Formats: sequence, structure tokens, C-alpha cells
Amino acid sequence: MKIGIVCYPTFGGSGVVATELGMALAQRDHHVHFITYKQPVRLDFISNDIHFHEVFVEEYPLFQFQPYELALSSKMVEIVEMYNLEILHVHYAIPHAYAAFMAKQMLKEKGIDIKVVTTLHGTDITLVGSHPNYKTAVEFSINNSDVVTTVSESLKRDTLRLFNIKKEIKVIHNFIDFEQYPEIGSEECLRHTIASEDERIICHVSNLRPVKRASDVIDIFYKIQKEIPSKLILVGEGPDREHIECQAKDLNILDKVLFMGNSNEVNKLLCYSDLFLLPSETESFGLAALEAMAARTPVISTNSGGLPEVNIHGVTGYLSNVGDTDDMAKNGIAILKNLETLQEFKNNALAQAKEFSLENVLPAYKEIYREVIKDCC
Ligand code: GMT
Repeated sequence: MKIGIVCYPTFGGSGVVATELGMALAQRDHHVHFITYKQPVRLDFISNDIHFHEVFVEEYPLFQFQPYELALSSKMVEIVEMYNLEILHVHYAIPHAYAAFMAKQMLKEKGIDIKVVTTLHGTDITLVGSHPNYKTAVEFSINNSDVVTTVSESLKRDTLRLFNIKKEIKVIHNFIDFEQYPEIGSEECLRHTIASEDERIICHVSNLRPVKRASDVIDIFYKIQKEIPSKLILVGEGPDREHIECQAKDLNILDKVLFMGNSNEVNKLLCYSDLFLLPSETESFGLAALEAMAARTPVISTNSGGLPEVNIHGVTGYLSNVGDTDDMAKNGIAILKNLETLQEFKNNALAQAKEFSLENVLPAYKEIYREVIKDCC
């Protein structure tokens, strides 16, 4: 199949899922064309079957805002025609689903019936998409996609609650490509460079936006390290970085907190970890939690959004109410204080992550592609 993938090329979960999906399809003989404003950060697989097309927006003095949707839809039309694409798979509704609808209309005028698959990822529905400024356009572009998917049952419920949706929504969970995870104990896993034998390593990965409640991460870690010698690894950059750095300094634990910045090798960093913290306000699925579990790391998270679909309370970690850092710290200590318990949670986390392996999830995407193309001709 010839598929165009449109996504945010950054470290956000939707871009990661889109890029991993594109690479997996290309490895299985599909022709994949990424159409976005820069090369996706996770795109590290070189192949004849992967193409990248940059969407370039010219600056012009009249524009206060650059018309990205216009440039994107024009690029989609150009690439669909040039490479005879069959499907445009757009990740994150804003503005990708809207731009894809415009491209579809323009192509229709040329006698081309391109199929549009829209995958909703979370904040495009919950935080941003349902805002009155965007709602009408988001609802319209969802209803005018050929196929709509969400990354969790919870996001499907949110979409149906917040919008007037006339289309069927299929749930296809986030997935993990286990081939990218180093074996535990392998040379790539350099745990001893971070902490001593008796210390536990706690980890958080996010773009440090308010929805991630990074301040709760520091609070939980503060409470845990009072009872269990430990280090905190923070991976990612974002607006709350400065605030939490000051918070750690004020709590006198800055020497136990490692800010790693953005990383392309989260899988390698995670293999150090004993516990993963994800105290998000809302999380449609929680790809970060799944990536942690794939590296045998139990998860302390909130019970919001789709997190209960990934993290099983008392088995792979624990779920708490948003903001209840006392409960999250208590649960973290319960997992870490005894090596046998920790080992059991680690094994359970890995077993649960395997349910979301690429091999288990990819067929669902291939099936919707096959179905939607079949409808066409
Ligand atoms: O989590 C983020 O901040 C990034 C965001 C995105 O859209 O790039 O992630 C969302 O999509 C991920 C992949 O489907 C999900 O695993 C995340 O849970 C979701 N984030 C939120 O809902 C806050």
C-alpha cells in the first residue's frame, strides 16, 4: 500500500506513534511518505520505502500567523498525485484532519478519491479540540474522515461525549516495538552510571506541560526518597522545567534529580528504572507508561483517562486520584521497599506491555487500510 502519514514531528506521543507506525509499515513492504514540517525525531530507519516531504511555509509580512494548514493541504495534494498514494493517515485532529479534508476535496476535483484515516490522540479532543475556538472545525473534520480511530476506549468515550459524532470510532491502542528495547543486563543498560547498588532509580518522561503535573513528580519523589535511597531521572523538556528545578532546590533534593533533556533513546534510559511516575491530570492512553512497562518498570500513575487500560492497579503498578501525591508515594514505597515485590511488579509490567506489542496492534491498522481501500474501487 502507498500511505501518506501526517503528524507532529516532535517528541509528543502522537508523533512518536505515527513515526513508529510508518517505520513498521515500511519494514513490511509498504510505501510510506511522511508529510510534515520537519523530519520526525524518532525517524531513524532508512529504507527505500520511507520518504519525507517537508511542508514549508513562506513568511510574508501581512501574516501574523503562518497559514500552515494551507501549505500542508497543498503538499498533501502534490504528494498524493506524484506518488499515487492511496491513503492519508493523519495523526492528531488539529489541524491535520482539517487539512486532509481540504486535500480530499481538491483531489476529488481532479478525479482522485484519496481515503483519509484520522487517529485522535488525546489533547486534540480533551484539552484543545473541544475548546469553542476549534470545536466546530474538529467535529466537521472527524465526521468527514473515511475512518476514525482513537488510542483508547476512554478517548472514544470522551470524543462521543464532547462532539456530535456521526461516524463509527475504532479503538486501536498505542503499541511498542520490542526490538528497540535492550535486553536487561545487556551492555547497553548502564545502570551503574546513574546510581549505586543500594539506590533505586525513579523515572518520569514527558514534555513537562501543566497537564503532566511535573510538580507532583517532585513531590512524590521527595516523599519516597525520605524512606528509600533513590535518584530521579527526568526526561523531556517543557514549560514547567524551571519551576520544578526550583522546587527540587527548595526541597534540598536537587543533587538527587537528573534532568536529561529530550532524548531519542528513551528505551535505553528506561532500562535503568525501578519505578515510573505519571501523575498526569489527563492522559488518553499514556504511551510513556507503556514504554516504561516494556522496560520492566512498574508505574505509579493517576487513574485518569485511558491509564487504567494500561496500568493494572496492584499488578503492574498503582492508580491514584489526580493530585493525591501521598497515596502515590505510599504505593511507590510499597513496590520499592522489598526486592521480591519489586521483581514481581517488574515481571507483571513487562507481561502487560507485551499485550501491546507491535505484532499485536499493527494488524488492526492494516485491516482498516485494507477495508477503506476496498470501499474505494
Ligand atoms: O502526551 C503528550 O503530551 C503528547 C500527546 C500528543 O498528542 O502528542 O500525547 C497524547 O498521545 C499519546 C499517543 O497516542 C498518548 O499516549 C498520550 O496519552 C496523549 N496525551 C494526553 O492525552 C495528555
